[in-house]
Amino acid sequence: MSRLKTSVAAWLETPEDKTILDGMYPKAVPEIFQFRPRLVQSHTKGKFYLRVKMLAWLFLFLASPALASDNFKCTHPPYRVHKVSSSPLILYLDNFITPQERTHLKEVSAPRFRRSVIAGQDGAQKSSLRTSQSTDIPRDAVVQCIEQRALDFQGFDTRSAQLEPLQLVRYTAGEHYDFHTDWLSDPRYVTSFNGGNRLSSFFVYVYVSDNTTGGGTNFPHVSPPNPKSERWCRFVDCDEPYARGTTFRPVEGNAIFWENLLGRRGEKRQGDGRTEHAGLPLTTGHKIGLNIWTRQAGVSEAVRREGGPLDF
Ligand SMILES: O=C(O)CCC(=O)C(=O)O
Repeated sequence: MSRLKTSVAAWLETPEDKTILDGMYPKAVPEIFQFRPRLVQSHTKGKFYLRVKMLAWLFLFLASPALASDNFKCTHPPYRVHKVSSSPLILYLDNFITPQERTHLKEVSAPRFRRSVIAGQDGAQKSSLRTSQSTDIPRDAVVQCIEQRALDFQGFDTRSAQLEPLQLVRYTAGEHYDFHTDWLSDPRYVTSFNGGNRLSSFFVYVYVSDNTTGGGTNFPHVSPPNPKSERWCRFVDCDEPYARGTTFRPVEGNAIFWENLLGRRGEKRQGDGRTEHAGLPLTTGHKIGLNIWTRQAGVSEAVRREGGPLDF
């Protein structure tokens, strides 16, 4: 987008406009003047061209996701909550993020994805257990709106500092994330610098292409809603054998929320093994999910800024 802006600016900008544009556009603009073609220079005084320029700037403003997010008004959708399990607590959130938020997340993340990693012996490492791509995302107005929704959902005493940088994860056919828990068993990752362990998880389905098959999220230790009713079958895979636990279908805009730790606040808390889950392999199509992880305590500013140590 910024390359497009640069080249369009080269065509449109004239010395007369410089005064106006100086207030609207970053420093790179003056250098571009030197490359403006003669053909355009000879028409610079015409009102017609001025109008074309104004329209083009308007177009660029509306088309840029980053700028659009400056104009974004945070409104929370009327999502519905369905209980899947009380112990461990697992809730299904229907319509948790809006189409506008989904489009924005998809656009801003597109150039940023890199191979996903897991928490290994020597820090974050690539693994055949997790073959997707992941990225963090800038905390713009849209992201802060989703963060606020996730915090409000968890009550009024969860602080924004407890959130890890949000993580998007993208799968194409054949990719998966093998069985794992989101809480961390290695004490090296459960430091006060990192805000302790992961208290809760949201996995939000941001994008699911029409031709997607497979790619559900399976919790092998969680009994499927019983009896499986038509209404549940929209969200869980009712063809899955009972013994395989519960598999959520990837449905755009919807989310799964669960608590990761046993025990109560203030107690020494252990990870709950029943929250083990997997991102099943996609057979066809594309899926993008969003991880929202809340830690037991505030995550250090350095981690929140750079994401790095927590990108698994
Ligand atoms: O892809 C999924 O369905 C689950 C992903 C997941 O468990 C994770 O990213 O931690």
